[in-house]
Amino acid sequence: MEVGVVGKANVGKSTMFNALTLMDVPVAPYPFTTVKANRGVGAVRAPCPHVGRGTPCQPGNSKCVDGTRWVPVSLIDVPGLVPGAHEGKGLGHEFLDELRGASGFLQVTDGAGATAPDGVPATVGAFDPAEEVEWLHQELVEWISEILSRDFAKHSKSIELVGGPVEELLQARLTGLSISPAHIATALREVPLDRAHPARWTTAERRELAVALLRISKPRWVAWNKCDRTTPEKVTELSERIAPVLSSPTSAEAELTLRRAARAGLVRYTPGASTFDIVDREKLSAGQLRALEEIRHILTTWGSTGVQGALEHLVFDGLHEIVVFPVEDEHRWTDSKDRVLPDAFLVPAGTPVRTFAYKIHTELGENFLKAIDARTNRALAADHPLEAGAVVRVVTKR
Ligand SMILES: Nc1nc2c(ncn2[C@@H]2O[C@H](COP(=O)(O)OP(=O)(O)O)[C@@H](O)[C@H]2O)c(=O)[nH]1
Ligand SMILES: [Mg+2]
Repeated sequence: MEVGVVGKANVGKSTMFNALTLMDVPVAPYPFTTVKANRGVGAVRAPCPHVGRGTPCQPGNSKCVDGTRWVPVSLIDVPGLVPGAHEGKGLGHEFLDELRGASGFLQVTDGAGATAPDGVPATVGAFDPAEEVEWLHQELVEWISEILSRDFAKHSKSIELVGGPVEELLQARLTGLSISPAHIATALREVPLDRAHPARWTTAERRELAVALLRISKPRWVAWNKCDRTTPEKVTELSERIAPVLSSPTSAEAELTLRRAARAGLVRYTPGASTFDIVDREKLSAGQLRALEEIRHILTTWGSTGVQGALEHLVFDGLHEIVVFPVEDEHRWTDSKDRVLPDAFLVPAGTPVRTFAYKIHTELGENFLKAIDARTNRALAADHPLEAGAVVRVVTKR
């Protein structure tokens, strides 16, 4: 699963991406500092099932810190999109294409309204951040409807001719966009269309389908970034204005500073926390101390920098993903190498256990006999929907 960090130029996308992945890519107050998409790995938190069992875990694909699992999530930071990106403006096509594989979007905005649509810095309040939200929505809709509409007449006529299902036509058109057959089925239920005659669908109807597909298949979470330059009251007002689109305040700069300071051993800070400790005041300059006091003020005002939380909101509340722990021994919760709770997987809530088995390994899915809920030792049928925090063993025929 991949999350796209999107938005216009200069709002703090790279800062947020760097904080979430603690990688170094160029950050500067100029539009289009990033000319290519950056890919990296961030993580979301889940309670580690080892807590309460008394046996420490030996994680492989994830990290366990004090009973919290950090489960990896791929992130992609695309350079600022500009109005008209879907028409190719500002390398729009290239950037949008980078987002094909994204399952959801973390939209970064300048919540203080101090950035022009083209990314040029302005004074606080000069622009309305809520407009960024609607504008990006329109760009994404146009992008999806264009992909959908490419050679639509030709393909729809041929499917009408052979009488094939319209789902097949759409699936083929939307290949590589991380849009599943289930997403397509849901969208088709929502939008009233003449299923037998896709060739007669109008541009407006195709756009309506694109709107539904986008909403269903690519959830978005809006980060009101640079919250350090605005007030909680103003952010609440913005959030209410863009509802039902979900949002929360962030200070990417504060988060990046804290993570870097923690890496350098200057502070003790866990991403997402509401506070931090200075390790040794003597080791810090007056400037560093002042910067950290400013960040402390941000944490007091907002509860946290909001960055870790924004990613988790998108993954858990927007994408409805859950964390599941596969094991090979349901009693000891180990894998074949005797490691306790080695892996943590992100899957959509309610994923049938057999689908999950396929995700671990194709052979596990193909030879699936049953699964065992290692918490209760109960057998689970192939279609049993997985729940958050499940520890499961897949039993195969051979
Ligand atoms: N005040 C403030 N500035 C920020 C914040 N996040 C990013 N910035 C600044 O905004 C400018 C643009 O950041 P960058 O990450 O390059 O934006 P991008 O073009 O969207 O990738 C830089 O000067 C950052 O330091 C924040 O949370 N608060
Ligand atoms: Mg950038």
